[in-house]
Amino acid sequence: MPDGMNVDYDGLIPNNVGLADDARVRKALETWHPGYIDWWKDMGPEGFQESLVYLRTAISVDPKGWARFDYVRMPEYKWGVLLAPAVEGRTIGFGAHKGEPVWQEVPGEYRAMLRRLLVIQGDTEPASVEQQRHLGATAPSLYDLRNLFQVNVEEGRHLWAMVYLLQKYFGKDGREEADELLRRRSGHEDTPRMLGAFNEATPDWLSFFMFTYFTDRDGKMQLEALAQSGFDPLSRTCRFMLTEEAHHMFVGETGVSRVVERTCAAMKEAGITDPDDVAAVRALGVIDLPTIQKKINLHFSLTLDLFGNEISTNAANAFNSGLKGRYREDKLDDDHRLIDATYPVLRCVDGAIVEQHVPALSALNMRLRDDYVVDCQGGVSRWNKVIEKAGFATRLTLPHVAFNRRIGEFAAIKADTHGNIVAHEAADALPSLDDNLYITSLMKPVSETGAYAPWIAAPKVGIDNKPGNFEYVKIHE
Ligand code: BYC
Repeated sequence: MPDGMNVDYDGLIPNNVGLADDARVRKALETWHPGYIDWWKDMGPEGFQESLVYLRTAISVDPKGWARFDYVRMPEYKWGVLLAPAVEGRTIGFGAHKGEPVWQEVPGEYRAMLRRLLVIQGDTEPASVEQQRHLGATAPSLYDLRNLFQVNVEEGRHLWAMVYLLQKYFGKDGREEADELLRRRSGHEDTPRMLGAFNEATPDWLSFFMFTYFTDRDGKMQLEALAQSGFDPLSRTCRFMLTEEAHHMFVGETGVSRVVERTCAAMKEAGITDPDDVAAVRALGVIDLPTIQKKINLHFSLTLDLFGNEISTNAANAFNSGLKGRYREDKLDDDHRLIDATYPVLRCVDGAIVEQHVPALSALNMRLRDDYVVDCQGGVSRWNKVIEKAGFATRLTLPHVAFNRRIGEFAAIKADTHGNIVAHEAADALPSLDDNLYITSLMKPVSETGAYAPWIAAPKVGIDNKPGNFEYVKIHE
């Protein structure tokens, strides 16, 4: 049995789950591997498969030092199966089984529910790689290009993480689900990915930064909830995935921040005092703040849909059975069973948005979404600091949760960004064709070391503390 800290790096699949001694699962994963590589070559980053990319690879699960940086060709990246170390004596922290020892095998009565959770989680990972596969052609710098590829290979590893659980614990149907994960395609008419936002296009770099800020943050929230799971292998998997996920949100937050910084600097240099003078700002070749706001409106609202229905028996069952907890369940101070508790939920009643107290068990999607909204606000406030420092009065905001929704209470109504119910959605709250064409017109690749496209500021520090002129991607080697 591995001690959970040392990674076996010698075989085809680096792992700390004892694959060397588990012939059945090793064979299943090795059988799946060629299909994965084919998928990566077909649907992964287009045009850069032979380039040398300065990537971090997980080589340990020790929080004090788990990664190594080096030049790697992406198809040769060591996608491994890594679980955070087991916590001795861990017990189930919530639901009907609270206090019982965590499960090392799948409890029969919850098999279907657990499989569904793993498949949904697994499906999002390759979906995001597919959505981002054309972005390399328009990267604003080698630094950004490298960050895109880092995010992509780690989403690939997160797919491996779910496939391992499916193949190890679900036998034949787990292997079939693992194959299906390679068969669905983001945005495909007949075989789309499972959740809405993962079938949307990510056509430009501002969309990419928004996606990694907002949608990867749904990933963080869902992984935090699954990290609480009474099914210990899932908990351990998610705990390690979260260490990688942090960088993805960093890419998003700093990416948007650098766009805002460059726009403000350009407006100042040109003496523009009205950030809403879109034509004047665009004449400078930077992205105006109103368009950035519209992109926020779009990506935030699309991501809210990923939390499912506000009132959900699926969510109640997943909690009751000990499979999926609340955000940081182990830090919450209540009975962790929620039998008699209530929770305030915004609902649509007789054409109005009202708050209702409902049984807390049924409102767990809503609660996770509320935690998500709080988490999102942090970065938006930091973007506003950049605007404030530059001396402009504009502030970026999160739209109301009822705005532009397709799932849940607000799917049936139209609301403006302030949460007022309206007859028609305002045409100017989401990016227009014109806005998108303008952004697309800026997307010209920059591949000289240390250089940045004129619409985005340079980062404050390099990856792995590398200097400003570091060659993060050797494109033609
Ligand atoms: N689109 O009872 P409800 C990430 C379906 S992101 C389409 O509310 P539940 C990442 C739902 O499936 C995190 N369908 O559902 C980020 C259900 O259908 P069935 C991914 C939807 O289960 C960036 C029905 O409607 N992980 O990691 O409470 C890059 C009733 O709904 C949608 C997870 O999501 C939708 N948006 O909540 C890379 C964690 N919403 O089964 C990666 C696992 C709902 O009745 N998933 N439906 O036919 C879950 O915990 C839950 O399934 C959901 C939905 C939160 C997604």
